[in-house]
Amino acid sequence: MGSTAELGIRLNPPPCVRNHALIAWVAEVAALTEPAQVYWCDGSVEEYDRLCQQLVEAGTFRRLNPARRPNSYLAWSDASDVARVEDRTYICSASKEQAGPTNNWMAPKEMCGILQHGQPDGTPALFKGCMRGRTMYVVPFSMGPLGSHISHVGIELSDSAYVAVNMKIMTRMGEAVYGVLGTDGAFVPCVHSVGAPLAPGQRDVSWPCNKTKYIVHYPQTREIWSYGSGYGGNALLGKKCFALRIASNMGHAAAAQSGSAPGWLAEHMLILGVASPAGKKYHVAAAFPSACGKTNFSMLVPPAGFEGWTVSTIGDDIAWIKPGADGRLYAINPEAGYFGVAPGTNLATNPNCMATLDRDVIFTNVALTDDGDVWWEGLEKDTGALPDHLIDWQGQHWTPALAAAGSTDGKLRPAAHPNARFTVAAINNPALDSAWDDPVGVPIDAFIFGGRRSSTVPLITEARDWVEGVYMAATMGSETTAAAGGKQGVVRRDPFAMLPFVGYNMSDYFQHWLDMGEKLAAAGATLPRIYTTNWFRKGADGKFVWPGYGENMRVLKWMIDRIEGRAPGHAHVFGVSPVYSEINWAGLDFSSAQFDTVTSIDKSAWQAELKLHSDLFAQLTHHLPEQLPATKARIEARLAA
Ligand code: SAT
Ligand code: MN
Repeated sequence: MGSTAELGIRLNPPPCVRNHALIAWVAEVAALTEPAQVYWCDGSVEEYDRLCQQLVEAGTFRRLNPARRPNSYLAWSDASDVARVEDRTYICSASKEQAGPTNNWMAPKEMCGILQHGQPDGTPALFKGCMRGRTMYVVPFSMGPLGSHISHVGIELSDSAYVAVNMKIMTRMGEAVYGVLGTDGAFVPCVHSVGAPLAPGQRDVSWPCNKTKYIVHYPQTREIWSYGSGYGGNALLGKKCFALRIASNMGHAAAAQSGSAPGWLAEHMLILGVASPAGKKYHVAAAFPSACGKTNFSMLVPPAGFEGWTVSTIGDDIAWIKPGADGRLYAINPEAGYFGVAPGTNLATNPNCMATLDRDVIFTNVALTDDGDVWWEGLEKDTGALPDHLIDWQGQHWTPALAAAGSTDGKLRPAAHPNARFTVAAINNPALDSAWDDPVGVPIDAFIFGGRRSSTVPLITEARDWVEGVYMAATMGSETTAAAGGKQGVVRRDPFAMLPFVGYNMSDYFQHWLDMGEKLAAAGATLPRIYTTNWFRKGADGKFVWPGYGENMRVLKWMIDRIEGRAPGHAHVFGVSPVYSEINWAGLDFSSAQFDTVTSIDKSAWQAELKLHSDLFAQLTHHLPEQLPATKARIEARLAA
C-alpha cells in the first residue's frame, strides 16, 4: 500500500486535532481507500448548510418548500438500500463462541483479508481504492454529553456527505470532540464506504451503494468497518454499530475486569420521565424492537383523565446505563437526534413528533407532494383524505388510482417506503426532558420490555423479581418489521429487543444482566422493577384491541401505583397484572370484556410459548445461566398447577 504522500492525498488536519493516533489512523485509511480528498468536519451550522447544498446539487437531496418545511430535505435511496442488513452484519470476535450463536461470525483475520488486506487467492480487499473520486469525511462525534463519564468518543471516516450531515443531527458532532480527545484520548474507529468509487470523469448517481454489503464489528480492537450501504444503522455508525454492538461489549468487559465491578449496559431502550400532578417524577427505560413505537412512547401525551401529568423524552432508541455512587442505575441517551419511522406518525399517534418535524429535518424515502412538502402513509388520518397526487419514494407518479391498480392484496401501493425515516435533532422536540443532556443521567425506576405479538402476551405484567424479569426479557418474542431486510410479521425470539444488537454471546449477555442485579442488590440498592408489555394483541376482527399511543399512559400510571405500593394486582403464572378496577379509565371507553381480551392468559398458548423458550435455550445451551431454565421450570410448574 502506498503512503498518502505517494498517492498525492493531502491530510491537512486542522490545528485543533492534536491526537497523533487519530492522524496516523486517518492517514492509514486514506492510503487504503484512496479518496480524492480528506475533509475534517467541524460540526458548524455553516458546514451543515454547505454539505446539504452540495447534496442538493448532486441530486441526493431535494430542498423542501421552505414555506411548508423550513430548512428541510428529502432523499430517496437506491431501491435495494432501504433497511439494516442483519444477514450481512458480523461480530468478528477472536472466537466464534464469543460472538455466540445469534451473531454472524468470521475470524478477524479472514474478515480483515476480505475488507482491508486482500485475500490469499489474490482477491483485492473491498476497501482498497473504494473511495476513489470521492471525499473522505472525518466525522468526530461523542456518544453522550461531551465529557460525561458515561460518554464515549468515536470518529467515523465516511465517503458519504449524507452520512456526515445525518451524523451532525444524530450525535454531538464537531470540533469540540477533538478537544475531548486531546493528545492521547481513546476513540472508537469507524470506517464507512458506500463502495462506489468514481473513475475520472464518471458521473455519480444520487444514492451510491454496492450490491455487496458488510457491516463488521471487531470487538477486540473496538473497530467498525461498514461497506456497501448508505442507509440508517448500516451507515450512521454511532447508532447500532457503536452505541449497541461495540458498547455492549465495553459494558460487559467493564464488569469482567474485576469481581465486584458491575460494569454497565448498552440497551435498545427509550428513556422517558413521567411526573405526577404532585410533582413526583419517575424515569422509565423501555425496550421494544425496531419500528414498534419507541419514538411514540417516548413522546407520549397524557390523555384526558390525566390532567397534570407530564411525560418527557430523554431518548427514543438507545440507553447507556451505569450504576451511580448510590447504587441506583443512571441512564443517558448517547444520541442527540431521532432517526424515526415516518409512516404511521401523525397527530393522533404522536403529536409531539409532528411538532418536532416542523422544520430542520432530513427525510429519507418518504413521498413528495406537489407543493414541495413530504407525505407518508398515516397522514391521511390527519387530513381526512389521501392526496390526489404524489411522487413516491422511487420517483414515480402516485395517485390513489395508480396505487390501487395492480394491487393483489387490496392495499394501496405505499407512496413512502414502510421503513422511511426522518432525521431530526432532539432539541426540536417540545416534550424534551430538561435533563436529556445531563452528564449524570437520570435514575431508572422501571424497565419495560415490549414485543409485538398479536396473541398470547398480556398487556402488562410486573415480574416477581429481577431474575424472573430477566427471564421474561430474555425469552421475549416479536413479529418482524420493515426495519430490517427479510420477511415481515414472523414471530422470532428477540431477547431484550437486542437480537440484532448484542455484540457478544447472548448467554453471556443474560449472565451480565443477572450479575448486575445480584451485585447491586448485594450492595443494598433497590433495583428497578421489570415489566413486560404488549400493545399489539388483536381481536377476532384482526384489529388491535388496545387503543395504544397516549392511552399507554394508563399502563404507565399502574406501574407507578405498583412502585408506590397502591396496586395489589393479581398474581399469575409469570408475574402480577392489573385487575380492571386498578386502571384509571377516565376519558376512555374500554370495557372490562375488552380488557380481558388484552390481558387474558391462555394456558395452552403459554404451553406452546414455553416450547419456543426451550428452542431458544437449546440454541444458547453454551454458557446459558442456570437461573433461566430454573425459572422456566417454576413457571411450568405454576402453569400445570
Ligand atoms: O436503521 S436503524 O438501525 O438506524 C433503525 C432501526 O432499525 O431501529
Ligand atoms: Mn432502534
